[in-house]
Amino acid sequence: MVNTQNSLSHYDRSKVSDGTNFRIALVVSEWNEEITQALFQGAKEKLLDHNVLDENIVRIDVPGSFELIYGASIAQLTDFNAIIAIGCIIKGETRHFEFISNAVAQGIKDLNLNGKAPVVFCVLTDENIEQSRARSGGNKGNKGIEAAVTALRMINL
Ligand code: DLZ
Repeated sequence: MVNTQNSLSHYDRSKVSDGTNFRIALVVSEWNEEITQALFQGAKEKLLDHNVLDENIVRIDVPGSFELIYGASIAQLTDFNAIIAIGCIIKGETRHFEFISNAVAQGIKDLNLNGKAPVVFCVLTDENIEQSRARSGGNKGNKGIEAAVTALRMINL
């Protein structure tokens, strides 16, 4: 069941900064590309909607979700105001899912503790592709949109 109270899909626009002067990196994993592309589109459209300039939205592609940590760490070294890490990890037959999901969550947490720009966690960790589709533009919204709102809110903390 969706908890609409915790969903950022319905948010208070007045709490979100104007993005005119912001530069934001979107680090995008190529694994499960159908999903990560939809998350990227959702995030980018929401950033544009809050006046972030197209040229200030920079996409950095990485091979898989595990590489989001390094990609985001490189982005933190430059002049980005926020970074959004976009990935989709789907459970398979082995324990790969747990190792990658935990590593990515821990790695991004560490970047938030040590780096100069916030890194937003936009990584789906799903049982199957249907769950991922539902959360990347389907009946459970688009987590890319929510990540964009989170990034804009974190910049001015
Ligand atoms: C290897 C792997 C597997 C099995 N599954 C996924 C996945 O569901 N989602 C994802 O983003 N990446 C997956 N990967 C790739 C790893 O994230 C990583 O790219 C490789 O282990 C190389 O470091």
